[in-house]
Amino acid sequence: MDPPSQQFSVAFLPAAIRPGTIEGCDVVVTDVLRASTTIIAALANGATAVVPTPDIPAGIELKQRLGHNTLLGGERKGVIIPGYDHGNSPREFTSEVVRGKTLVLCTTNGTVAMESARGANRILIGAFVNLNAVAEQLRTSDRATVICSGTDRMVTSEDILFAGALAAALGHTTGSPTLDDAARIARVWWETISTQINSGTTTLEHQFRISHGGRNLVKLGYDEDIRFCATSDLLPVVPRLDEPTWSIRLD
Ligand code: 3SL
Repeated sequence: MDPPSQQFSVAFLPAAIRPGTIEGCDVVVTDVLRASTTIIAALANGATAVVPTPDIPAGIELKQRLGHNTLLGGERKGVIIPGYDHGNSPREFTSEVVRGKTLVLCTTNGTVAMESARGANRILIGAFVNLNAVAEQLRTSDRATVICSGTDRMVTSEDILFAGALAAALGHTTGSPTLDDAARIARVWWETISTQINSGTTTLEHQFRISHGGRNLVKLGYDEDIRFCATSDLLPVVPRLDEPTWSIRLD
């Protein structure tokens, strides 16, 4: 007998998560541009942990409490927060900068989306840079949900593309009854764009540049960050957010 198929759902925004629906679910929080990519990069480069917070003063307090081996990174409107050590660029957190350190990270959307995952069975951090590593982790899940962070409470397409690409990597087809409606939309969107990528008429990077989240980064001149975030499977590690300690680590 075939094993029961996985239920795969997508929340286009954190606000789409209904209370009580996340328990027992493996959740992947994504903010492709750029918070989740930055967290993956920092941990892949040897950070001990990343502590996410959406609150600017809380970030400063956390840094003071955690001690000298702590870095403070974050952004508002994509720009470094005054008084912070670092911004939110995944390229900032090289091994020279983060190895053996804890990164407190305060961002506008991604760290808020993590709050909406409270109560889940596992909370993983995903982006294109670790796409297939995340898919591997989810293979045995009965129920998986992708929470897209969006940008300023609006849907942004790079997160939806990631959700669709993850559904594809897990082998879910668009006609599968185990995808909810949002997951089916994400899957079809990914199929459309990946067909264009394969025929050379677009690139993932271009799709990011024209998205709601990407346009602001283009204006700020973060072209290299967008390129980095669009590099699939560059960093095959899967960060996991531990709810009791509210810290993200590699298992
Ligand atoms: O809001 C966030 O979490 C950030 O990733 C947005 S930005 O890429 O720094 O603009």
